[in-house]
Amino acid sequence: MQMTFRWYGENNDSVSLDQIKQIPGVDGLVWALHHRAAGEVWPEEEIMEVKKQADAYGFHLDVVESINVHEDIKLGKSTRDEYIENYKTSIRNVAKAGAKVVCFNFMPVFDWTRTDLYKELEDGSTALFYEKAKVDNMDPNDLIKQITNSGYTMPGWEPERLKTIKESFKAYEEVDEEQIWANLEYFLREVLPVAEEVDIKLAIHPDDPPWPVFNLPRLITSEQAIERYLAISDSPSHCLTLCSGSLGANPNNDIPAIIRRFHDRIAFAHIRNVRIYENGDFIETSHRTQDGSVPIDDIVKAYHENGFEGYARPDHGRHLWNEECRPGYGLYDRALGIMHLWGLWDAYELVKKKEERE
Ligand SMILES: [Mn+2]
Repeated sequence: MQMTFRWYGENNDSVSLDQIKQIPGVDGLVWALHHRAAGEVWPEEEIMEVKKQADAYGFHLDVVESINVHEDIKLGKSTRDEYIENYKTSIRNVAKAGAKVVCFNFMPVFDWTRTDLYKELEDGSTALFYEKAKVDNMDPNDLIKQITNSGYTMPGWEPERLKTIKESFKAYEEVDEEQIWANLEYFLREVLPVAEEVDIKLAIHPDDPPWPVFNLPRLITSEQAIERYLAISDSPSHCLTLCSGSLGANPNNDIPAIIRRFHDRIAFAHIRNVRIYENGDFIETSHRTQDGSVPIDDIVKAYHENGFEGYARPDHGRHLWNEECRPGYGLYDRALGIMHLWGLWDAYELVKKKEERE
């Protein structure tokens, strides 16, 4: 397991590279050109600028999250080919900076969805929260207002994407789930050969939450969906970002079982916990198994017993000790999360070594 930390870039993150450097066992930054809109080419010189900053601290840039997919590709519009060509160019360009994994998602219109970015937990910390009844009865525009008022440009909620929200919703009225699957396949048939050529793994992130939101279909929501996804191609570049928190919001998803089944296709592990309530609400908690509904201990065990050599990140964290930070992306709880994940990993490693000696 190679531990990474998501960093939003200079002047775009409350966490500095100095601080990340002091978290034990972190070798690389999960990065992106966040100012580049979906569909745009990522210019080489801007990528090399990030590389220079990372190099100064000895961090690798193996993992890109995300190169976003333009809505026209998801919708299968006639304009998609131009955006797909741009995507290929961006893949080639990030490879030049040493990238090995490109994370992406194929969620219609919205990226991740939450109703409250600062919901208080019983210990006084705050975390991202999803209230099911609220989303079921909410005007998407109200949600947009709430999320964009956080003071940061949230990935997946970029202003340029949200400007066209009404048209996007309208466009999806004519596209059903099967068509989106077909559009996803079309995209993959185009980009996978390029990814293979430059030795990059394209790792899809599951939908968050893993069910339809505002009547928009969601594809990557379960073990069966992952099975279907992986069957599209046997290219070594056809991989997964396995997000335990996203899939784990549905209690029917057995994450350790999914890891044990598909571990050789997991390029990037997002490891975090959520606590699920009986009414379908969920909140992001500490990484410790006992604090939520997702068995983080068994998840790390599943990776460890399969000799997982891919990348991992603690994904999100709570907001602790009055930290001012991007929602879900503070320093403290993600650092605690990393230490918990390493703690589990090292303990499993110790047991394994002892067993081998006996
Ligand atoms: Mn994730």
